[in-house]
Amino acid sequence: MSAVSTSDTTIALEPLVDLARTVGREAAELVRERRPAGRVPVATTKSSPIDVVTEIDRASEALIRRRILDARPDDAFIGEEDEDVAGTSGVEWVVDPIDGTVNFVYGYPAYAVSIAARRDGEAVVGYVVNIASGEEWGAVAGGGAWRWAGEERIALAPPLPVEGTPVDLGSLLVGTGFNYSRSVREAQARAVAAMLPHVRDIRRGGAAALDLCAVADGRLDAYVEQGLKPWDLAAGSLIAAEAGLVVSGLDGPADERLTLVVAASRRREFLELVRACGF
Ligand code: LIP
Repeated sequence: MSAVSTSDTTIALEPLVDLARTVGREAAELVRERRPAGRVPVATTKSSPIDVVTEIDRASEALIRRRILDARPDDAFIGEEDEDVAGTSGVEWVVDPIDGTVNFVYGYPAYAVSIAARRDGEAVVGYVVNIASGEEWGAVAGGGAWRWAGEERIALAPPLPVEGTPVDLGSLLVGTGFNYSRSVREAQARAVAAMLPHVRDIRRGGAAALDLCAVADGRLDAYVEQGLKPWDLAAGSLIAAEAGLVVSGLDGPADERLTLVVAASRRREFLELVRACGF
């Protein structure tokens, strides 16, 4: 039984995994049931005219918030769409009720519920479900990462080159994404254009949580994005790390400035390329 021990308590992690999955599946089902045919109406925008929110984003977060805090009333809760809730238990839930909201609005089948539990600021449980496909991924700190096949957990085993293998950046399929701010997007476009000739190809899926699970599942070789929020990042970065990838920022932990995910044996060269391209 995986657990985390800190200064005061030991917390069993499996019950947190079970709660995250149960509630995440419920939220995904709510989103599927409520999604109308065609485009989803936008309720409002946030940081820019293309940073959209729907009533279904809000309903998904309300369900997740209610179900988790009913089960664990002393926990803290941070969600993308509503106010933070302080807690006393030391466990903090970080939730994106629909990651890939623009994809959701358009019906592009790459949007996810992302639920993480953090302890002392570090993710200890992560759960991501692709709402459109039903694919699910999970991870426990120190306990590995997996995809679910029904009730079975299939350990994630991305093809990680052994240390010392010559690094060929031209073989890398790299995921990335773009910010909602025009000025940031202009800089990101220049950086991606500079990177493209040096790698196999670029993929822009539109949902960070699914991009992080894609690297963990071997569907991408690396991922780099600027501007991710904690709820975009928390669950998927634990899944990627527990699958054996290195998750970092430019000069420290992954953060809003930059998230970079790659195999350890490629990190030095890939980081050099990221810097040279101006990410
Ligand atoms: C999205 C991220 C994606 C990023 C988008 C957006 P949202 O989150 O998951 O990686 O490129 O610009 O930030 O807004 O759909 O929850």
